[in-house]
Amino acid sequence: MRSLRLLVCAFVLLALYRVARSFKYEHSNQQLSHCAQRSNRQINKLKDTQDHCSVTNDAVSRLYTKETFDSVTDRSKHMSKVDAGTFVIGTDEPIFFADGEGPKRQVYLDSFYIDEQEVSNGEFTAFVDATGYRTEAESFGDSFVFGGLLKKEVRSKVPVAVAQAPWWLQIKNADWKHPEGPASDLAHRMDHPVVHVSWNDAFAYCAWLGKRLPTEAEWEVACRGGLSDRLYPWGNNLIPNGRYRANIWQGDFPSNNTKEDGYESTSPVTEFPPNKYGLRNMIGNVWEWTFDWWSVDSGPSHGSDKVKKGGSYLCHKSYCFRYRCAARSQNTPDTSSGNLGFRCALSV
Ligand SMILES: *[C@@H]1O[C@H](CO)[C@@H](O)[C@H](O)[C@H]1NC(C)=O
Ligand SMILES: [Ca+2]
Ligand SMILES: [Ca+2]
Repeated sequence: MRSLRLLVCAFVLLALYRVARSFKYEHSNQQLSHCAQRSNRQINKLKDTQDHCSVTNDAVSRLYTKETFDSVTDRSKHMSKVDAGTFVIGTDEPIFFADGEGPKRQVYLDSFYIDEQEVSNGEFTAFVDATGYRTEAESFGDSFVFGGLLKKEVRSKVPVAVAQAPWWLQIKNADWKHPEGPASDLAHRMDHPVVHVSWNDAFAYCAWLGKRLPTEAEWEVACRGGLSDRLYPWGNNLIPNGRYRANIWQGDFPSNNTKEDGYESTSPVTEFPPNKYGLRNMIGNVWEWTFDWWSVDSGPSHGSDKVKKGGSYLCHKSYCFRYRCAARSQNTPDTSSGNLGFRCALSV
Protein backbone atom coordinates (compact mmCIF):
# COMPACT_ATOMS: atom_id res chain seq x y z
CA MET A 1 0.00 0.00 0.00
CA ARG A 2 2.73 2.35 1.04
CA SER A 3 4.87 1.60 -1.97
CA LEU A 4 1.84 2.12 -4.20
CA ARG A 5 1.30 5.52 -2.67
CA LEU A 6 4.94 6.35 -3.23
CA LEU A 7 4.66 5.26 -6.81
CA VAL A 8 1.57 7.40 -7.40
CA CYS A 9 3.35 10.29 -5.75
CA ALA A 10 6.36 9.83 -8.02
CA PHE A 11 4.10 9.83 -11.07
CA VAL A 12 2.37 12.98 -9.98
CA LEU A 13 5.70 14.69 -9.39
CA LEU A 14 6.97 13.58 -12.77
CA ALA A 15 3.82 14.86 -14.46
CA LEU A 16 4.15 18.20 -12.65
CA TYR A 17 7.77 18.44 -13.67
CA ARG A 18 6.83 17.77 -17.30
CA VAL A 19 4.12 20.44 -17.20
CA ALA A 20 6.49 22.93 -15.57
CA ARG A 21 9.13 22.21 -18.14
CA SER A 22 6.80 22.50 -21.09
CA PHE A 23 5.46 25.72 -19.63
CA LYS A 24 8.98 27.07 -19.53
CA TYR A 25 9.55 26.39 -23.21
CA GLU A 26 6.04 27.41 -24.14
CA HIS A 27 6.53 30.68 -22.38
CA SER A 28 9.82 31.38 -24.07
CA ASN A 29 8.32 30.39 -27.36
CA GLN A 30 5.52 32.88 -26.95
CA GLN A 31 8.11 35.59 -26.69
CA LEU A 32 9.27 34.64 -30.14
CA SER A 33 6.07 33.36 -31.62
CA HIS A 34 5.12 36.57 -33.35
CA CYS A 35 8.34 36.15 -35.30
CA ALA A 36 7.27 32.75 -36.47
CA GLN A 37 3.87 34.14 -37.36
CA ARG A 38 5.15 37.17 -39.17
CA SER A 39 8.26 35.91 -40.81
CA ASN A 40 7.74 32.29 -41.40
CA ARG A 41 4.82 31.38 -43.61
CA GLN A 42 3.02 34.62 -44.43
CA ILE A 43 3.15 35.89 -47.95
CA ASN A 44 4.22 39.45 -48.65
CA LYS A 45 2.06 40.90 -45.96
CA LEU A 46 4.60 43.27 -44.50
CA LYS A 47 3.22 46.73 -44.31
CA ASP A 48 5.00 48.68 -41.65
CA THR A 49 7.49 48.32 -38.86
CA GLN A 50 4.81 46.64 -36.73
CA ASP A 51 5.41 43.59 -38.82
CA HIS A 52 9.10 43.48 -38.07
CA CYS A 53 10.27 40.35 -36.47
CA SER A 54 12.36 41.22 -33.47
CA VAL A 55 13.60 38.72 -30.95
CA THR A 56 14.83 39.91 -27.60
CA ASN A 57 17.64 38.19 -25.79
CA ASP A 58 15.69 38.53 -22.54
CA ALA A 59 13.20 35.96 -23.64
CA VAL A 60 15.73 33.22 -23.29
CA SER A 61 18.27 34.59 -20.87
CA ARG A 62 15.63 34.64 -18.15
CA LEU A 63 15.36 30.89 -18.35
CA TYR A 64 18.86 29.58 -17.86
CA THR A 65 21.49 31.87 -16.52
CA LYS A 66 25.18 31.78 -16.26
CA GLU A 67 26.17 33.99 -13.31
CA THR A 68 26.77 36.96 -15.52
CA PHE A 69 26.46 37.24 -19.22
CA ASP A 70 29.26 38.77 -21.13
CA SER A 71 28.28 41.77 -23.20
CA VAL A 72 26.73 41.15 -26.59
CA THR A 73 30.10 42.06 -28.08
CA ASP A 74 31.80 39.28 -26.11
CA ARG A 75 29.03 36.81 -26.75
CA SER A 76 29.11 37.47 -30.47
CA LYS A 77 32.67 36.21 -30.93
CA HIS A 78 32.78 33.64 -33.72
CA MET A 79 29.36 34.74 -34.85
CA SER A 80 28.46 36.59 -38.06
CA LYS A 81 26.18 39.59 -38.00
CA VAL A 82 23.34 39.78 -40.47
CA ASP A 83 22.13 43.36 -40.74
CA ALA A 84 18.42 44.14 -40.52
CA GLY A 85 16.55 44.18 -43.78
CA THR A 86 13.98 42.65 -46.03
CA PHE A 87 14.85 39.22 -47.37
CA VAL A 88 13.27 36.62 -49.57
CA ILE A 89 12.92 33.07 -48.26
CA GLY A 90 11.03 29.97 -49.41
CA THR A 91 10.71 28.84 -53.00
CA ASP A 92 8.07 28.75 -55.72
CA GLU A 93 9.69 25.61 -57.11
CA PRO A 94 9.42 23.25 -54.16
CA ILE A 95 10.97 19.80 -54.42
CA PHE A 96 8.94 18.53 -51.46
CA PHE A 97 5.66 20.38 -51.73
CA ALA A 98 4.24 18.68 -48.62
CA ASP A 99 7.09 20.10 -46.51
CA GLY A 100 5.84 23.64 -47.03
CA GLU A 101 8.97 24.84 -48.80
CA GLY A 102 6.90 27.42 -50.60
CA PRO A 103 5.78 29.97 -51.31
CA LYS A 104 8.61 32.38 -51.94
CA ARG A 105 7.94 35.26 -49.55
CA GLN A 106 9.39 38.42 -48.10
CA VAL A 107 10.44 38.70 -44.48
CA TYR A 108 11.76 41.62 -42.52
CA LEU A 109 14.32 40.72 -39.87
CA ASP A 110 16.03 42.80 -37.24
CA SER A 111 19.81 42.47 -37.09
CA PHE A 112 21.01 39.25 -35.52
CA TYR A 113 24.15 37.23 -34.97
CA ILE A 114 24.51 33.59 -35.86
CA ASP A 115 27.32 31.12 -35.09
CA GLU A 116 29.80 30.74 -37.94
CA GLN A 117 29.93 27.01 -37.32
CA GLU A 118 27.82 24.20 -35.97
CA VAL A 119 28.32 23.71 -32.21
CA SER A 120 31.20 21.24 -31.78
CA ASN A 121 31.80 18.38 -29.36
CA GLY A 122 34.55 20.48 -27.76
CA GLU A 123 32.14 23.35 -27.11
CA PHE A 124 29.43 21.05 -25.79
CA THR A 125 31.98 19.40 -23.48
CA ALA A 126 32.74 22.81 -21.94
CA PHE A 127 29.01 23.30 -21.30
CA VAL A 128 28.58 19.90 -19.68
CA ASP A 129 31.75 20.30 -17.60
CA ALA A 130 30.54 23.65 -16.29
CA THR A 131 26.91 22.73 -15.61
CA GLY A 132 26.68 18.97 -15.23
CA TYR A 133 23.96 19.08 -17.88
CA ARG A 134 22.54 15.71 -18.88
CA THR A 135 21.13 15.35 -22.38
CA GLU A 136 17.76 13.77 -23.06
CA ALA A 137 19.37 10.86 -24.95
CA GLU A 138 21.41 10.11 -21.81
CA SER A 139 18.24 10.13 -19.71
CA PHE A 140 16.25 8.02 -22.17
CA GLY A 141 19.16 5.60 -22.52
CA ASP A 142 19.15 5.40 -26.30
CA SER A 143 19.30 7.38 -29.52
CA PHE A 144 19.07 6.86 -33.29
CA VAL A 145 22.21 5.85 -35.19
CA PHE A 146 22.62 5.27 -38.93
CA GLY A 147 23.04 1.49 -39.32
CA GLY A 148 25.77 1.85 -41.96
CA LEU A 149 28.10 3.27 -39.30
CA LEU A 150 27.81 0.18 -37.10
CA LYS A 151 29.70 -3.10 -37.30
CA LYS A 152 27.71 -5.88 -38.97
CA GLU A 153 27.57 -7.97 -35.77
CA VAL A 154 26.08 -5.05 -33.86
CA ARG A 155 23.67 -4.10 -36.62
CA SER A 156 22.22 -7.57 -37.06
CA LYS A 157 21.22 -7.75 -33.37
CA VAL A 158 19.16 -4.57 -33.36
CA PRO A 159 15.50 -4.77 -34.41
CA VAL A 160 14.30 -2.31 -37.02
CA ALA A 161 12.52 0.58 -35.32
CA VAL A 162 11.37 2.69 -38.27
CA ALA A 163 9.83 0.60 -41.05
CA GLN A 164 10.02 3.32 -43.72
CA ALA A 165 13.63 4.06 -42.81
CA PRO A 166 15.20 0.75 -41.73
CA TRP A 167 18.68 2.32 -41.72
CA TRP A 168 17.84 4.11 -38.46
CA LEU A 169 18.60 1.93 -35.47
CA GLN A 170 17.70 2.74 -31.89
CA ILE A 171 20.98 2.07 -30.13
CA LYS A 172 21.18 1.61 -26.34
CA ASN A 173 23.43 4.15 -24.66
CA ALA A 174 24.19 6.04 -27.84
CA ASP A 175 24.57 9.68 -26.83
CA TRP A 176 26.63 12.75 -27.64
CA LYS A 177 29.77 11.23 -26.08
CA HIS A 178 29.15 7.87 -27.76
CA PRO A 179 27.86 8.71 -31.23
CA GLU A 180 27.73 5.08 -32.44
CA GLY A 181 26.92 3.55 -29.05
CA PRO A 182 28.94 2.64 -25.93
CA ALA A 183 31.93 1.25 -27.83
CA SER A 184 32.48 4.59 -29.61
CA ASP A 185 33.93 7.84 -28.29
CA LEU A 186 34.86 11.36 -29.36
CA ALA A 187 38.56 10.70 -29.98
CA HIS A 188 39.62 12.79 -33.00
CA ARG A 189 36.12 14.27 -33.14
CA MET A 190 36.26 17.21 -30.72
CA ASP A 191 36.02 19.56 -33.71
CA HIS A 192 33.05 17.68 -35.20
CA PRO A 193 29.49 18.85 -34.57
CA VAL A 194 27.83 17.55 -31.41
CA VAL A 195 25.04 15.08 -32.28
CA HIS A 196 22.37 13.16 -30.34
CA VAL A 197 21.23 16.48 -28.88
CA SER A 198 17.51 17.20 -28.68
CA TRP A 199 15.91 20.59 -29.27
CA ASN A 200 15.66 20.97 -25.50
CA ASP A 201 19.40 20.24 -25.15
CA ALA A 202 20.25 22.73 -27.91
CA PHE A 203 18.05 25.36 -26.28
CA ALA A 204 19.78 24.81 -22.92
CA TYR A 205 23.26 25.10 -24.45
CA CYS A 206 22.48 28.36 -26.26
CA ALA A 207 20.76 29.83 -23.20
CA TRP A 208 23.78 29.00 -21.05
CA LEU A 209 25.81 31.30 -23.29
CA GLY A 210 23.08 33.96 -23.24
CA LYS A 211 22.15 32.99 -26.77
CA ARG A 212 19.13 31.37 -28.37
CA LEU A 213 18.27 29.21 -31.36
CA PRO A 214 17.76 31.02 -34.67
CA THR A 215 14.21 31.31 -35.96
CA GLU A 216 13.65 29.42 -39.18
CA ALA A 217 13.55 32.69 -41.13
CA GLU A 218 16.86 33.82 -39.62
CA TRP A 219 18.42 30.44 -40.33
CA GLU A 220 17.29 30.48 -43.95
CA VAL A 221 18.41 34.06 -44.54
CA ALA A 222 21.79 33.13 -43.05
CA CYS A 223 21.94 30.03 -45.26
CA ARG A 224 21.35 32.08 -48.41
CA GLY A 225 24.35 34.28 -47.63
CA GLY A 226 22.99 37.36 -49.38
CA LEU A 227 22.22 35.57 -52.65
CA SER A 228 18.69 35.57 -53.94
CA ASP A 229 16.72 32.59 -55.11
CA ARG A 230 19.58 30.06 -55.13
CA LEU A 231 19.43 26.43 -54.06
CA TYR A 232 22.62 26.36 -52.00
CA PRO A 233 24.51 28.86 -49.83
CA TRP A 234 26.91 29.51 -52.74
CA GLY A 235 24.65 29.26 -55.82
CA ASN A 236 22.89 26.64 -57.92
CA ASN A 237 25.81 24.39 -58.88
CA LEU A 238 26.24 21.67 -56.25
CA ILE A 239 29.90 21.02 -57.01
CA PRO A 240 31.44 24.18 -58.49
CA ASN A 241 34.77 23.41 -60.25
CA GLY A 242 34.44 19.82 -59.08
CA ARG A 243 34.98 20.82 -55.43
CA TYR A 244 32.56 19.83 -52.71
CA ARG A 245 31.31 22.62 -50.49
CA ALA A 246 29.26 20.52 -48.13
CA ASN A 247 29.23 17.08 -46.53
CA ILE A 248 26.37 15.04 -47.97
CA TRP A 249 26.05 11.48 -49.36
CA GLN A 250 27.58 10.30 -52.65
CA GLY A 251 26.84 6.84 -54.07
CA ASP A 252 23.81 4.62 -53.65
CA PHE A 253 21.85 5.38 -50.49
CA PRO A 254 21.83 3.63 -48.03
CA SER A 255 24.20 0.86 -49.05
CA ASN A 256 27.22 2.43 -50.76
CA ASN A 257 28.69 5.72 -49.53
CA THR A 258 31.52 6.57 -51.94
CA LYS A 259 32.59 9.54 -49.75
CA GLU A 260 33.67 11.74 -52.66
CA ASP A 261 33.42 14.75 -50.36
CA GLY A 262 35.90 13.07 -48.00
CA TYR A 263 33.51 12.05 -45.22
CA GLU A 264 31.35 9.05 -44.46
CA SER A 265 29.94 10.53 -41.25
CA THR A 266 30.36 14.01 -39.73
CA SER A 267 33.19 16.33 -40.78
CA PRO A 268 34.92 19.00 -38.68
CA VAL A 269 32.79 22.13 -38.25
CA THR A 270 35.70 24.08 -39.76
CA GLU A 271 35.62 22.06 -42.98
CA PHE A 272 34.39 23.40 -46.34
CA PRO A 273 34.40 27.03 -47.48
CA PRO A 274 32.08 29.56 -45.80
CA ASN A 275 29.30 31.40 -47.61
CA LYS A 276 29.33 35.18 -48.09
CA TYR A 277 28.22 35.69 -44.49
CA GLY A 278 31.18 33.62 -43.26
CA LEU A 279 29.01 30.61 -42.30
CA ARG A 280 30.07 27.01 -42.84
CA ASN A 281 28.07 23.82 -43.27
CA MET A 282 24.69 25.55 -43.33
CA ILE A 283 23.72 22.69 -45.58
CA GLY A 284 24.97 19.18 -44.96
CA ASN A 285 27.08 17.75 -42.15
CA VAL A 286 24.31 17.86 -39.52
CA TRP A 287 20.70 19.03 -39.59
CA GLU A 288 20.23 22.08 -37.38
CA TRP A 289 17.41 22.77 -34.94
CA THR A 290 15.61 26.11 -35.25
CA PHE A 291 13.40 27.85 -32.73
CA ASP A 292 10.13 27.50 -34.62
CA TRP A 293 7.33 25.03 -34.17
CA TRP A 294 6.66 23.05 -37.31
CA SER A 295 3.80 23.89 -39.61
CA VAL A 296 3.40 23.93 -43.37
CA ASP A 297 0.94 26.76 -43.13
CA SER A 298 1.33 29.75 -40.81
CA GLY A 299 3.92 29.99 -38.07
CA PRO A 300 2.14 28.58 -35.03
CA SER A 301 2.81 29.59 -31.44
CA HIS A 302 2.86 25.98 -30.36
CA GLY A 303 2.85 22.53 -31.78
CA SER A 304 4.34 19.09 -31.44
CA ASP A 305 7.42 19.30 -33.64
CA LYS A 306 10.26 21.75 -34.16
CA VAL A 307 11.68 22.79 -37.53
CA LYS A 308 15.13 21.55 -38.53
CA LYS A 309 17.05 22.82 -41.54
CA GLY A 310 19.93 22.06 -43.90
CA GLY A 311 20.08 18.28 -44.35
CA SER A 312 22.99 16.10 -43.24
CA TYR A 313 25.82 13.78 -44.29
CA LEU A 314 23.10 11.21 -44.95
CA CYS A 315 21.22 13.25 -47.53
CA HIS A 316 21.29 12.07 -51.14
CA LYS A 317 19.34 13.52 -54.02
CA SER A 318 17.54 10.19 -54.52
CA TYR A 319 15.62 10.34 -51.27
CA CYS A 320 16.53 13.40 -49.20
CA PHE A 321 17.20 16.32 -51.52
CA ARG A 322 16.91 18.55 -48.51
CA TYR A 323 20.40 20.03 -48.53
CA ARG A 324 18.88 23.25 -49.87
CA CYS A 325 18.27 26.51 -48.00
CA ALA A 326 14.51 26.39 -48.62
CA ALA A 327 14.15 22.75 -47.53
CA ARG A 328 12.86 21.88 -44.08
CA SER A 329 11.92 18.97 -41.92
CA GLN A 330 10.78 18.31 -38.38
CA ASN A 331 11.17 16.29 -35.20
CA THR A 332 9.68 16.36 -31.72
CA PRO A 333 11.74 18.54 -29.34
CA ASP A 334 13.00 15.50 -27.42
CA THR A 335 14.26 13.62 -30.49
CA SER A 336 17.94 12.96 -30.98
CA SER A 337 19.94 11.24 -33.68
CA GLY A 338 23.45 10.93 -35.05
CA ASN A 339 22.91 13.51 -37.80
CA LEU A 340 21.12 16.28 -35.92
CA GLY A 341 22.90 19.21 -34.26
CA PHE A 342 22.52 23.00 -34.09
CA ARG A 343 24.08 26.43 -33.98
CA CYS A 344 23.03 29.42 -31.84
CA ALA A 345 21.86 32.94 -32.65
CA LEU A 346 21.83 36.18 -30.70
CA SER A 347 19.84 39.38 -31.03
CA VAL A 348 21.84 42.57 -31.44
C1 LIG B 1 29.89 1.66 -54.91
O1 LIG B 1 29.67 2.52 -55.99
C2 LIG B 1 30.81 2.76 -56.78
C3 LIG B 1 30.48 3.85 -57.79
O2 LIG B 1 29.28 3.59 -58.48
C4 LIG B 1 31.24 1.46 -57.43
O3 LIG B 1 32.42 1.66 -58.19
C5 LIG B 1 31.52 0.44 -56.33
O4 LIG B 1 31.83 -0.81 -56.90
C6 LIG B 1 30.31 0.29 -55.41
N1 LIG B 1 30.67 -0.56 -54.27
C7 LIG B 1 29.86 -1.53 -53.86
C8 LIG B 1 30.33 -2.30 -52.69
O5 LIG B 1 28.79 -1.78 -54.38
CA1 LIG C 1 29.90 12.75 -47.11
CA1 LIG D 1 24.57 21.85 -41.11
